[in-house]
Amino acid sequence: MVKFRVVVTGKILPLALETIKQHCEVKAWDDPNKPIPTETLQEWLRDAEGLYNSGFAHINDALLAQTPQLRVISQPSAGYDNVDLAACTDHGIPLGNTASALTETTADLAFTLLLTAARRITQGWDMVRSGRWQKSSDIPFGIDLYGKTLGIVGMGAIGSGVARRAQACGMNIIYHNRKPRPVGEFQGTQWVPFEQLLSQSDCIVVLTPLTAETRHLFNTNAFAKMKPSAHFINAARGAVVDTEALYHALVNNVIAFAALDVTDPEPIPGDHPLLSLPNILITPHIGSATPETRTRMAMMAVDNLLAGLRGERLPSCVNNEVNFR
Ligand code: 8YV
Repeated sequence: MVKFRVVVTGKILPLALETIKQHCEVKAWDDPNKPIPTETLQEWLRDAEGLYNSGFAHINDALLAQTPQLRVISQPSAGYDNVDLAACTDHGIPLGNTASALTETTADLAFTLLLTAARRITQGWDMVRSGRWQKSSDIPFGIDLYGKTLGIVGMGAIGSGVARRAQACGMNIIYHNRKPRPVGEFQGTQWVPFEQLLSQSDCIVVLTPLTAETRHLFNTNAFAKMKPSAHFINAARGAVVDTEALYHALVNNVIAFAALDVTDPEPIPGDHPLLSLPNILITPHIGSATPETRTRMAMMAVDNLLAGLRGERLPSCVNNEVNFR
């Protein structure tokens, strides 16, 4: 049986690799400390039919122009800002992602950041661990979520998961998407213009994909419109936020607190000025980081890859309009 030729660009679940190998010849980049060099990727893709992009290599038009055999790109992630989607579509290549595999897990993480920020859990723990907890007047005071307004920027599946969790805590929910969603789609929530969301929200959770329009959506202007008591959570992509503007907003008490699962740059260097601030907490991009979810994502990406190789519709495709090569 002739096997498909597949390139794997980064760390891959052993079961996913074994499954791919049953149907394909695989060239896999397995240096965990270094991304696959562009020249290697170019060379390997020249005769490949499938790309399992677990290393999140940048894919652009120039690269795709040199991959005449490529039939499918599959990525074990919800986001695909590293891939030029229009170029994929132009070249007739379907792009698979795994959004539905991580919805609840990432909503849990985003909501955890909100609660952790609101109740100053990390400051409290630092105080206890360092022996600075001497008397009850020293303890850090946070805010109630009950009765507060949560603004969600990017109301998709994860956003609505966060909204459900916040409703259980008695929060009022407003949200902003570029296009208002049908009335009643997310019960008890209300679409508002972006500026209104900024000025009305006590807490903001960002879940929007990174695109040309959302890059630095949260800049000096946006922070200036927020309440000085605002708590700002980013579980989307680091570059949706202008990091320098966020730093100044936190230093100058333009907003009260930030909790980030994603940063720009990422990983954030240990000597970055943001890390010296008392009113921030940062986790290392762990939105989908549970074994159950990562396994679901890896195997869903295998299903997408194999479907594309066979010329079938991908179970989860972000450019369904593509005409297969
Ligand atoms: C990470 C995510 O990309 O799916 C996404 O878009 O941001 C995360 O799940 C993924 O975890 C990397 O393996």
